Order: sequence, then structure tokens, then C-alpha cells
Amino acid sequence: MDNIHATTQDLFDHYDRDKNGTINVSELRAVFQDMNRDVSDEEINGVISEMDLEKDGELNIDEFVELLSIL
Ligand SMILES: [Ca+2]
Ligand SMILES: [Ca+2]
Repeated sequence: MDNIHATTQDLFDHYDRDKNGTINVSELRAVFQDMNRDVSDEEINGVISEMDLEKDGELNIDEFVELLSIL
């Protein structure tokens, strides 16, 4: 595991409030709020459906990494 990935894991764990290993809609909202981005529920759902490759409705660490790469 390289440093960049370790840092991302820390970030992921920070936002994964219920520690279930995925970021859901409300957890993702906190990510955007901390970035001072004002996004609607619709936009958050849109982001998740775009990044959610395996279609479980939440973002795992790999999907979260992809999201960070486009922000
Ligand atoms: Ca979670
Ligand atoms: Ca997923």
C-alpha cells in the first residue's frame, strides 16, 4: 500500500461514519460539505450512480478513489 492510498483510506474511514466499508448518500453529503460544495440530494445521488460500478448504491474504497480523482 503506497502513501497516497493509505491517506485515501484514512479519509474514507473518516467519512464512513457507520464503519460498514462503504460511503452512502448521507456520508457523501458530509464529504461535499467539508469541501464547501453545496450539492443537492439529486446531485449526490447522481454522483453515486455515476461512480457506483457494481450498483450496490454506495461507494466502496475503489469507487471513492475514482470519485476523488475527478473532483
Ligand atoms: Ca458507511
Ligand atoms: Ca458500490
